Amino acid sequence: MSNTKNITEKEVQALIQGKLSRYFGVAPKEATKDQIYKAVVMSVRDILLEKRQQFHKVMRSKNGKRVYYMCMEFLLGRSLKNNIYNLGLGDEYAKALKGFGLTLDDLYEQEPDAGLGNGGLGRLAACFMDALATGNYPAMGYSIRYDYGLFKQKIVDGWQMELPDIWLPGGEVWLTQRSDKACTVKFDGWVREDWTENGLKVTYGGYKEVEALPYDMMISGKDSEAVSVLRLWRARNISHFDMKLFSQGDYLRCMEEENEAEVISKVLYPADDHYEGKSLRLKQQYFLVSASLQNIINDHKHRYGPLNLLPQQAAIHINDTHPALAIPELMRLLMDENGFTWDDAWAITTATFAYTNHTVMAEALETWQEDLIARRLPRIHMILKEINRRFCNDLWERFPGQHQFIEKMAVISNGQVRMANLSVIGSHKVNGVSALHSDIIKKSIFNGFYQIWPDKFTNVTNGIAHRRWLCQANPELSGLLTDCIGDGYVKNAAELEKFKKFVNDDSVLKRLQEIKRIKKQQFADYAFKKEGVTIDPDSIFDVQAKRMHEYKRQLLNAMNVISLYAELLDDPNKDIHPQTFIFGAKAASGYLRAKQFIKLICYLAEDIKKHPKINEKLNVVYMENYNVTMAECMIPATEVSEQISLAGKEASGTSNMKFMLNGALTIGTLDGANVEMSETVGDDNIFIFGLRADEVDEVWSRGYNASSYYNQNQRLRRVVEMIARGFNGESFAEIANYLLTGTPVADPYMCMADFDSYTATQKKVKDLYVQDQKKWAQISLMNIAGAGVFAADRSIKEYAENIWNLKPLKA
Ligand code: 26W
Repeated sequence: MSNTKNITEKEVQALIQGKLSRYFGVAPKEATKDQIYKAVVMSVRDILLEKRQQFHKVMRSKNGKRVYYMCMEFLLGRSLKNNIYNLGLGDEYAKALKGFGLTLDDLYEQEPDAGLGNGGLGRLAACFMDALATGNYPAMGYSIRYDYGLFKQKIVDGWQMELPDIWLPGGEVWLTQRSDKACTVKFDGWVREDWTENGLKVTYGGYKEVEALPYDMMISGKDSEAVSVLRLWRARNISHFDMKLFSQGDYLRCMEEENEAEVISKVLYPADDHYEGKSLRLKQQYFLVSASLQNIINDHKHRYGPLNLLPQQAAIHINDTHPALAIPELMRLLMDENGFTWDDAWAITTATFAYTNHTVMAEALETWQEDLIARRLPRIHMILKEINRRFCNDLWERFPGQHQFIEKMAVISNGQVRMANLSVIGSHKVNGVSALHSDIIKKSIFNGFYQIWPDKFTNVTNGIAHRRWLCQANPELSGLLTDCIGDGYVKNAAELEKFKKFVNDDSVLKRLQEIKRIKKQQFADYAFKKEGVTIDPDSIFDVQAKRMHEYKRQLLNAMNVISLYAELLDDPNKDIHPQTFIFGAKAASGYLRAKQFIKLICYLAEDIKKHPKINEKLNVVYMENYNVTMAECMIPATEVSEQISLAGKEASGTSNMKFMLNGALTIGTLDGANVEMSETVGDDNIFIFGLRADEVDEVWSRGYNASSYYNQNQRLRRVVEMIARGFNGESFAEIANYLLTGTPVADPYMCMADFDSYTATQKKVKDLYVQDQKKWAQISLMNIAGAGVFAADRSIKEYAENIWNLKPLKA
């Protein structure tokens, strides 16, 4: 079975039948759809396992280096379609299923989304697993097997409610429990240091132990030999009860302790770009890194022996600061459990780790209270203090007397442990996720470090799994591309460039338009089926889909809609092309301002509905529970992509790339990867507006005065007043005040400053749509053709070459 290409329809059928009979005791005829779905997944798992074993053999024979990607989030979405597609077994499975009276699409619908992530960071990690396997890189991802992923969003009367996301019943079939790799993680207790003739001896006692039980999920690459493994840790109570409590008859307390351990992997924290110093979150982080590092070290010893070779054999990636405790944890394992000296352990540690920063938002930078770490992780606390002491000592020598400079770079200060500083100090490479963002971190938050270690800093612009977001989500467009340029782009996205040649080919442009219309209809059907909303497929689909956040400025989008609404209220007969503004976004559960924005948009939508004539031209749709699967339907249907964050705030953005790849035209600020998108396609093919990042800084340093825009701009005044008066019988004066008089500053994300240029650009884009469909299609084509550099395959190659020093492995 090593060459999956050779698997026949009959073999597939036999595999599925075998699973049905073995695990469910049913014949295909009696099986439910759910049973068939599970049997199909199990059959795919078998194929992947076999492939993985073959790849393992190659890895062992070549003694290759591996990358370990640690991340608190993997926003996988569904897996069945991706794996069948990547294995090239679509036809075989489709035919085999026909025998059971089912289509592949029927089964895909059975799979729940694995929503083990909040947004961009988690989805990036998932796209990277795919690209690693496709590039034949030996890779393992590490995360937590949350019982509940990101909450399910319900919107009740405009207000977001969170419901538990129960994904395991249908998702667990992908996971293989690996009891053979279980280990334990220790919390609390005390540490004693004794000087012995062999030096300092550290004893750790009185701790509580939690069992870490791994579950593996395999992710296939496209036409490659490698299979990536995602290892997800589940927390379990150590099976030995506290017999003392038990025999004292305190049975219930025994059970309580069991629960205490298991809550660690219960639920994904739903905060995105906002950090909360909760003890449980700290435990999750340490649980992830301790279990993963024990696993890496055991494997290394088993395969290669001496741990001083670790940096040659293992690259460990810290995705944002969430897994940064891996740095002191590796120090602990090397020193306390493997007898290394501090200096040797530090050399190994820093040569092994690399770190990616994903945000410069101050409120997202993690700092833990030192006393919390001291209590929960006493040995880690000691090591952190020592890392800090040595680092500050070095700085004192290099920069005598520069107290402020040094204080800013310390790991521990004022009783707070700064995870970003720890990550920079403990890694040999640090990267940002777009050219602009990498530049900003060197100039701002990491400037001191950049002065000391200029070569440590680098950029790797994010990328997306183009096979998922184009080939699988938009087979119609993918088919057109294959007709025009062949299918080389599937493996090598740079070949999309060849599509440029067709920019004056009317028949291709026409097909492009037809395909967009098909995707719009499909999305309209989906929206109707899911939420009962009616969308006119001939209206312009203008979409903003991403986490709800002030800096992403869904509010600015709403302000433009309100401005159009005002125009139509004044003149309901005004001749404008029908537009549908579609939103998809979850707000962090405690983020009231973001929830208020959701309510504003929902109430605005309702208000407009009260004027059927206006509603024909202006429709607002808030899609509930935006997730990966919804994105796969929504993005191909989009004509206008909203990438309108305040410049300097969005580290990269990745939905911008997905929309572009599917032929949407972008309205955006020069922020994150939008900058590189505009350089790639040229000014004529993207619609840039608003202040640039340096201008934003300048305005702030001069003093930003939101109300001056209000006073000078009548249209804007009208919009803010309409917000204050409210929609659908509800006032949103709080939001109007936020824009005008908010404290500590009014309009902190400068919606007022960018309003004019945003609405003007909106108008320009919509006019183009009406006036020149051909030009529109040409721009769309140029975006598709330019999207190749934003493939995750390219990002991963750069990580491998510039950061991990990792080579692809082939038999
Ligand atoms: C501690 C709470 C918390 C949780 C998650 C803070 C910050 C995060 C993430 C860093 C948020 C995130 O997803 N950031 C996004 O990462 C993407 C991938 O690099 C970028 O494209 C987005 O611009 C960035 O917002």
